[in-house]
Amino acid sequence: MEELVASGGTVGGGTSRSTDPAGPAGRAGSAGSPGSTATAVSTGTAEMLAAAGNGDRLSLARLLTMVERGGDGAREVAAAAYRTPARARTIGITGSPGAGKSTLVDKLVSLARSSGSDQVAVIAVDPTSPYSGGAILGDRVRMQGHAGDGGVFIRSMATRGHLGGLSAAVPEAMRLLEACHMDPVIVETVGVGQVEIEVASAAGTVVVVVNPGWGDSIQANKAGILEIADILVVNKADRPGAKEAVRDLEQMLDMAQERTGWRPPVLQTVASTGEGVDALWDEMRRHDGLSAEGGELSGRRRSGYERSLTLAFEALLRRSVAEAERSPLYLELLDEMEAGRMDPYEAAGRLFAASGDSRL
Ligand SMILES: Nc1nc2c(ncn2[C@@H]2O[C@H](COP(=O)(O)OP(=O)(O)O)[C@@H](O)[C@H]2O)c(=O)[nH]1
Ligand SMILES: [Mg+2]
Repeated sequence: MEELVASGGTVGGGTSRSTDPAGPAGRAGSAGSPGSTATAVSTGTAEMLAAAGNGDRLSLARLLTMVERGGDGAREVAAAAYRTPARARTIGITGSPGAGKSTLVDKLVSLARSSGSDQVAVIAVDPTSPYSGGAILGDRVRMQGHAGDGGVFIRSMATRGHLGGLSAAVPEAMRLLEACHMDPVIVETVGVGQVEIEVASAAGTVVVVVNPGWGDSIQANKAGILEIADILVVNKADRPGAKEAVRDLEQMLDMAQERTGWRPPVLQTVASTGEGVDALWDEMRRHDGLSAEGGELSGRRRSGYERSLTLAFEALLRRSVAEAERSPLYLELLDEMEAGRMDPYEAAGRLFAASGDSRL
C-alpha cells in the first residue's frame, strides 16, 4: 500500500481550493484570455504522467496534488489525462460515517487483486469534515492488509469547508488514475448529499452502504440513496435489525420507479469478517457487465463529462467576471452610471461584449 496522504497537501495544510484566493476561477488557468483554448502540457508534467503510468508513485502523488490544488497545474494534468482512453472500471462507495465503507473497500481491493487487477486505486473523499490525523490513521489501519502491496494505491482527498472544488477535483483525479492504468478505481465518499451524488455518479457502479437500524434514525437521505445506488448494502449484518433493514430497502425499491431496468440488489455484508463480500463483488461485476452491454456505462461517462465541462465553463466565466471587475472599462461604466447616463444592464452588456477579446 502506498499511503501518500501527507504529500497531498490538503491535510491540515490549508491548501484546499476553497482557500485559494483565485477561487474556483483559478482552475481555468491564468494565461491568455478567458477564451483561450488548448493548454500546453509542460515537459515536466508529461514526464511525470509517463512515469506515473509506469508505476512511479511519487510522480502520481505529485500529479494528484496538482489536481487537488486546481489552477494551471490541474489544467495541465487534465490536458494530458483526458487525452488517453478511459477504460477502467470505476466504483463509488458511499454511506454515513462509520457504516463500514473503508472496511468494505479493503476487502474489495483484495478481491480485485486476487481476480487479476494489477493496479487498484482508492480515493477516500470526505468533503464534510476535514480529515483529522486520527481519521486518516483509522483508514490506514483498516486498509493495512495492503501494506507493502505495490499494486494498491490509496489516497485521501479532502477540502476544508467549501464543497464546490471537490465535484471538479474528484472526477479529474479519477481520470488521472485511469490514465495511469489503475483499474478498478474506487472512490469512497461520506454521505449522500449533493456533492456525493455528483462524485458518485461519476463512477460506473455506485454502492450505497447502510447499517441495521438506519431507517429508524434520519441517518440518510432516502430519496438520494435510491437515486444514486446501483447496489445497496446493509453492512454490519452481524447486528440486530439487518433483515428489517433489507425489507425496508426492498419496500422503497418497490415504490420507486425503475430507471434502467436494473433493480438495485440489496445485500447483507459483515465487512469486518468479509462475509457477503464475495456476493457483493459478483453483483458489482454483473452490474458492470450489463451496463457496458446496455450502453449505460457510456451514458454515465458522458454525463460525467457534461458535468466537468459545465464546471470548467463556469470557472472560465467566473474568471472573466473577476477580470472585468479589475478593468478600466468597469470603472468608466461605473462613472457613466453615477452620472445617470447608463443602466446596469447596458453596462453589463458592454462588459460582456468586451470580455474574451482583451478589449477590457
Ligand atoms: N460489527 C461490525 N463492525 C464493523 C463491520 N464493518 C465495519 N465495522 C467496524 O465499524 C467501524 C467503522 O468502519 P469504517 O470502515 O471505518 O467505516 P467508514 O467510516 O464507513 O469507512 C470500524 O470499527 C469497523 O471495524 C461489520 O460488518 N460489523
Ligand atoms: Mg472510511
